[in-house]
Amino acid sequence: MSTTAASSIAAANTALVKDPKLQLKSFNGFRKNASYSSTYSLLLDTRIHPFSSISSSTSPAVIRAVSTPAKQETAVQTKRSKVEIFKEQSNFIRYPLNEELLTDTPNINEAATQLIKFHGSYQQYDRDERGGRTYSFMLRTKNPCGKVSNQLYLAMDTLADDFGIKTLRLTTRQTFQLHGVVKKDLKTVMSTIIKNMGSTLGACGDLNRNVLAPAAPIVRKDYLFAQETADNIAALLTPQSGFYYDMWVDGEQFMTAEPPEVVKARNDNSHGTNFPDSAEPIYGTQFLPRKFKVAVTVPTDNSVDLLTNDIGVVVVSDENGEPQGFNLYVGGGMGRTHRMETTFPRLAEPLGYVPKEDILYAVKAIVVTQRENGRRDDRRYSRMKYLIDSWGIDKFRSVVEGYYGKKFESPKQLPEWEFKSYLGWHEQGDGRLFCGVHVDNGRVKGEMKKTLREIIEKYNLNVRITPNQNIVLCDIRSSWKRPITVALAQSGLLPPTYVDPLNLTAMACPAFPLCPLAITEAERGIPDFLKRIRVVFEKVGLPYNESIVVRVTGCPNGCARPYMAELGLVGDGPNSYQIWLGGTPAQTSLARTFMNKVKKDDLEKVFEPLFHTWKSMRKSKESFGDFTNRVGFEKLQEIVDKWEGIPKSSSRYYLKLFTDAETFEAVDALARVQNKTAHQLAMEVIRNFAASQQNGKSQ
Ligand code: SRM
Ligand code: SF4
Repeated sequence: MSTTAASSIAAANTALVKDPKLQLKSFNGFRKNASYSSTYSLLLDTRIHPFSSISSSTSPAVIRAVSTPAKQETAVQTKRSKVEIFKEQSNFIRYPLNEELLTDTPNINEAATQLIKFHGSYQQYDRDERGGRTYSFMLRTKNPCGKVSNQLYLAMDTLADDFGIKTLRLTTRQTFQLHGVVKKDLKTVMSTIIKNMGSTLGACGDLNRNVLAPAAPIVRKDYLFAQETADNIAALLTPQSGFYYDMWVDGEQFMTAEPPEVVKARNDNSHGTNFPDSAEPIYGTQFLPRKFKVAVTVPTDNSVDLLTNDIGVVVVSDENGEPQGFNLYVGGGMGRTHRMETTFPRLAEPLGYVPKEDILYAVKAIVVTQRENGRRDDRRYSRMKYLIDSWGIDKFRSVVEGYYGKKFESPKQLPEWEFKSYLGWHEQGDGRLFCGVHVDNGRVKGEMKKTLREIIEKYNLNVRITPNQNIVLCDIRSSWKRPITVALAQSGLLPPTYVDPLNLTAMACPAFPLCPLAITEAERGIPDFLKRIRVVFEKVGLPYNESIVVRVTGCPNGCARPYMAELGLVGDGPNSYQIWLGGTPAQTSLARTFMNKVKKDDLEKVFEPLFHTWKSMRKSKESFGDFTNRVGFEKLQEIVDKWEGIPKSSSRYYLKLFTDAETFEAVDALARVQNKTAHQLAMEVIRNFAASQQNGKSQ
């Protein structure tokens, strides 16, 4: 398409969407006259479709949120949230964003702020600043399975330095976040991502978000199949109407070829799932009521926090390891609102089993059930978990079966779940190695960022982002293992055995300074919390290799999935946190609120009695999560309330150490790299030394 044609379409399109009457007139006009300019023929192609569900007697204000072809229009108007109106009037997520991006102001208006999310970006401002607001945009990529090519990694790294806050953030859904991009640079940054074969399309907004799958590049049939399925689901649910490419690369298409089975499944309308003439056959004009999340994995591997997703998909293989089909779980979600018991985190529950060739049809049927029935009046209750909760799983299943066109089989029996981190060195299974690197809270910055870039560039590595905010370096030859290990360690990225086990499984969301919803610190607060937990562990006599899953968020939305943690801290007021207990190391049970409004400085008053009681009352190897569930919150609360300090008999023994200044400084510097105190590091060295001597004796 020529630039002139594109701009005249853009102008016509803007006029069209700005004036609702014109929308309708133009639409009816096209139909009646059937003679229109080539510009308008293109318009009809991509832009008239959104209104194809309006009957001529209906005003645009009553475009239905959803409309399968069979459905009758009703005169009854249900209340809809503001965002539904913005979507309806946007001409497929274009207007007024297209105009707002051209103004000189540093920010965009309310409607555009909602729409830009569908393009993968959020408007933010620095909440540390007093006085005026400095606006910037956060960009989030979409990387099914966390896969990031070498080219894209290097492009993102450069963009962070040139246009962002010089950090990259690895997220809990296997994507990058790039913070701090100013409005005038948005197009350059977006188009650079697209031209480097990346995408931010649909990373945010009311549609399918990044599809999770185990990040490990293990060459095994089930893993490969899980990853291929995640890619296909992501492709199936990618928006089709071209708004993204129109906005950022002037309509040029950069989509890679889709597998034919994905195209076939998307276009199939045998069971009334699609808007047949729409530019968005699955989403229609209104997209979904709310964000939608899918994870795919293989039995035992719960690196994806499967049950927190709207749909959890698990590959089921036969005795020869050949994938045959999938178990499906539905209705997970974390977000809630403080003091509103009608909002809650929820685990996904089993829906059924489907043979492998049906997976895309089954996923589409679930998405369409939520599209048609999810609430659009109050966004607090729009997630699919609330639909399933109000209907019950049986009714939900039977509605999905209507769109799927078949009955689900019963789910297959699966083994127990485990949390797999993939940290450290592993065989891929094809002669190459991969190395999982722990990055505290996924924040890639400073020396570590420089080193990661150097390694990835020098060895031409592809990488994967894990759902635990870590990074996996892939396709490594064994001769590169040593130089890579040394280079990583020199920048503070230590092998997992040298990182405090508490840090390895901990996660915190970004919260302050940029998240507009943060009530308390999370990412900036967690290093201190973990140190304090370790100090309490030492005080009550828990060994250094003991750990629990700690997750911290700055508000109840649950971005770091704190409601699955053994110890979840959820910001609930200035410098205060709710304490959640009862999650387990394998991420299979939902935590519950233990205490509210515990002041940041008072956390030890709760930690000390809890950890001391765990240490003294636990069954052999019982995890903290299992322990809190077994003992019960009432009993634990009583212990916390009556706590008078550690009984003398179980106090620790002090070992005073004096060193010369030089040794202290060296230990202190090393400790800081490892995010520990000098005291902690010294104790660790002594403990390891004593243990190695003991082992030596017993051999
Ligand atoms: Fe989240 C909103 C960060 C994973 C539940 N999330 C936000 C926003 C965009 C704030 C906003 O709306 O303006 C945060 C941007 C902060 C910043 O400055 O960067 C934000 N969410 C994140 C990330 C970066 C956290 C992280 O530490 O990595 C994760 C990015 C994921 C991605 O790459 O796609 C992230 N968010 C999650 C998860 C975990 C997951 O998906 O596995 C959840 C809980 C699961 C769920 O969806 O139920 C989650 N985020 C939310 C919610 C609550 C949704 C709800 O159902 O109520 C919001 C607020 C909203 O949507 O209204 C939110
Ligand atoms: Fe922001 Fe709340 Fe998500 Fe943290 S949990 S990133 S504070 S929305």
